[in-house]
Amino acid sequence: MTQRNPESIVSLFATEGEIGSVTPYGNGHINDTYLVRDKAGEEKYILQRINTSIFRDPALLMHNFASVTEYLRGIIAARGGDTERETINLVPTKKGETFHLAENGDAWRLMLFVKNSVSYDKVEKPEQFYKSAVAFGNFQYLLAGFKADTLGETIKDFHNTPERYRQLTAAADADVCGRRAEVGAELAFAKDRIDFIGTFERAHAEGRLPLRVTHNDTKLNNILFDRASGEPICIIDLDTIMPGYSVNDFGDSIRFGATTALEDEADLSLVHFDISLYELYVKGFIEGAKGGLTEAELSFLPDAAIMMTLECGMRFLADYLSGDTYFKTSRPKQNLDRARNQFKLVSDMEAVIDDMRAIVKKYAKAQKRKVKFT
Ligand code: ADP
Ligand code: GN1
Ligand code: MG
Repeated sequence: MTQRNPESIVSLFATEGEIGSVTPYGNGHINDTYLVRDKAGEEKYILQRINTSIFRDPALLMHNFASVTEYLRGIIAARGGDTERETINLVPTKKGETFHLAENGDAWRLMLFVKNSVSYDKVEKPEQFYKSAVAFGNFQYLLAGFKADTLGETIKDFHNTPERYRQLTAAADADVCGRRAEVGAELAFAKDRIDFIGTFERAHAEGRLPLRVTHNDTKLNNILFDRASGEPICIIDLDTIMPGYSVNDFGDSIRFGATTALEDEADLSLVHFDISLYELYVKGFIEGAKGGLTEAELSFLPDAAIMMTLECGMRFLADYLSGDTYFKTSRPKQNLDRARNQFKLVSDMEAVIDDMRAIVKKYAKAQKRKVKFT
């Protein structure tokens, strides 16, 4: 018989001890996440149903996931770290597989719960954002030796911004929900930036922006912090690790973190780009990357903050036009609010781009690197 409910799915994995409860957990927009406790109420595992309408090839995804975490475990062990906390540990199924593929096509994985950990949807203390920057910069640095050609592309053209613009215009043309008339200003906002949108693809074609192994979803709630010390422990949400541009990992963190509001705040008077948080992140990311970024990459950091914010806004808008089928929503117009929120941040950043560049210059100089902006 097909096993569908989360409790019965857990029983297919090689768990230890008796399972107590399985309850929904976290604020991710994509997968269904559950916290698995034992009979004594202790947090033991995280169970996830991978969203297979988004991740079409769960076997490929889990191949990436397992090989990257194994590689990281080797590095963590070599430096005497805690391999059960500093990276994700998959719990195999009783058949020894990295995930369970149900008869209905659902793909499930089980991971050790990282003890005493917490993730944040908003920066609570500036120091925390700085630390997350060091952690994400360092994550990229650690993966620099990983063979990029062994990783499959889990979502094609994931951060190909011109392609995201094409998807937006296709969604507007199709207008399946009759929402296009409502978003004329937002569509024009994206169209006005059509030349900028191609910046990274052009730089890559000209050999100025290399492909590296990148995380591709570096928002603050994809880092687990230690509840007691406040230190970042573990980078999670590894579904989109694949070859990409390093600067986009920087930009995506700025998009989500260097702001005065949550990502779906509908009152735009509360949404402002916070350049002091940006500065802390620049400092941390450059330090964490330990000189691994080229001068061209350093020069693209400010543009990447705008690029990822604009791209994410376009993705939210396309999803709104398509009937909210991609990002989870909990209220009507949430994706439209998210899109407007992101576009507000884009405008704020554009207004201070020279300051954003001066900040990169300052921290690059601390590493004796020169940065030229073209
Ligand atoms: P999504 O792709 O839907 O964002 P995530 O993998 O980011 O899913 O997980 C959602 C949330 O679950 C995270 O923000 C985090 O709070 C929590 N989480 C995920 N994995 C673990 C883990 N191994 N230990 C503790 N908490 C976790
Ligand atoms: C999704 O899975 P989650 O919630 O960490 C999305 C990101 C977006 C983000 C916006 C696979 O991230 O690309 O930037 O929402 N992940 C995927 O909050 O599309
Ligand atoms: Mg997540």
